[in-house]
Amino acid sequence: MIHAETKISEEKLLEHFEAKIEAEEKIEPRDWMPDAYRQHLIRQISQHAHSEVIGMQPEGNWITRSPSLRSKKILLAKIQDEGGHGLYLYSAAETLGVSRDQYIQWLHEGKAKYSSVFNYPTLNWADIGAIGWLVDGAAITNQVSLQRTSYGPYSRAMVRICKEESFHQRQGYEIMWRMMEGTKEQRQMAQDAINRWWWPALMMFGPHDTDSPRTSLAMKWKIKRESNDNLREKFINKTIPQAEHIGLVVPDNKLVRNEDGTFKHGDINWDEFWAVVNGNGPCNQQRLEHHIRAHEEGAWVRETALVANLKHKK
Ligand code: FAQ
Repeated sequence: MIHAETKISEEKLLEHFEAKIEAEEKIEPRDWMPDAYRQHLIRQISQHAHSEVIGMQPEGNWITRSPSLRSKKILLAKIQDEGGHGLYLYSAAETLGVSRDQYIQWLHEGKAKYSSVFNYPTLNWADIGAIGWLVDGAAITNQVSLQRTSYGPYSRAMVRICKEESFHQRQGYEIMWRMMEGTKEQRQMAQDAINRWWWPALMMFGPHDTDSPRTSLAMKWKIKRESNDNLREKFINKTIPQAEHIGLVVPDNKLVRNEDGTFKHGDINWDEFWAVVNGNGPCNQQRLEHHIRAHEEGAWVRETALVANLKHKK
């Protein structure tokens, strides 16, 4: 009898939850939510946070070698922003009942993912342009849609993050067009960077919709507002004209130009994608080891801050 009553009340809760989603109202931390909704968010938001933080490493590689004081200042500010995005997102993820320490432990144990794109090396200065233009460009395409995600804290974090990401995209594009106006060697460096970053940027959107196990429930509950393929299409349609405008060639010999001005990309190398996602990309080991080392070396800072905070409260 009690069991039957509990079941009915769960059904009612689910009905109420789905009605809120249907009405475009946000779900807040203290609201009832189905466990699958909570678990999807725990996974997606923490992976998103880890991506922001691990994403600081490829760019950090170039701070000391920036070609001018201006470019160094911009790069420093940009990387600092990414760290801040990680913090907003860890805070949003903590509202789901899991601590930041736990999220970081899952990352260090290899149980949590971060975006595949950050497992590629930054070999020349143009790579910094390519990251801002293509990687931030892809990230923002997704994040603009996530501003409308149904979970309140995630949605609000996205609004703040998007404001900063659009600046990042422009600073990356500025590096590329300046290099394209430079010497023959600089133009070659820019083309080499797009050759290496184009496909990893397309892979950021995840597998095709037909091979994406998480999409259907996430779309039903409006966690994701657009599918992986739709977002990827939006990205190529806005980015290819930008490449052509400064004389860069997209490294896709099967690219189709549709009559309406949109594009259809060629085949993505999914074997490469899954190899990188599963830990076997060019820099996976280096990225994780660096994060673990920095976390261990920074333990005293966290402990000191905690003690200072406790003293302040007394
Ligand atoms: N890399 O069924 P789906 C940035 C995994 S922020 C690694 O399609 P879902 C800022 C996926 O987790 C960039 N793994 O999954 C910046 C799942 O595995 P699981 C990060 C990937 O969640 C710029 C499995 O494949 N942005 O760049 C990837 O519905 C410059 C099946 O996939 C976000 O995280 C991948 N690319 O869709 C910072 C946005 N793709 O967990 C510094 C939020 C898929 O079941 C410098 N996240 N997988 O074991 C999302 O929108 C979604 O989670 C997707 C994946 C679209 C990434």
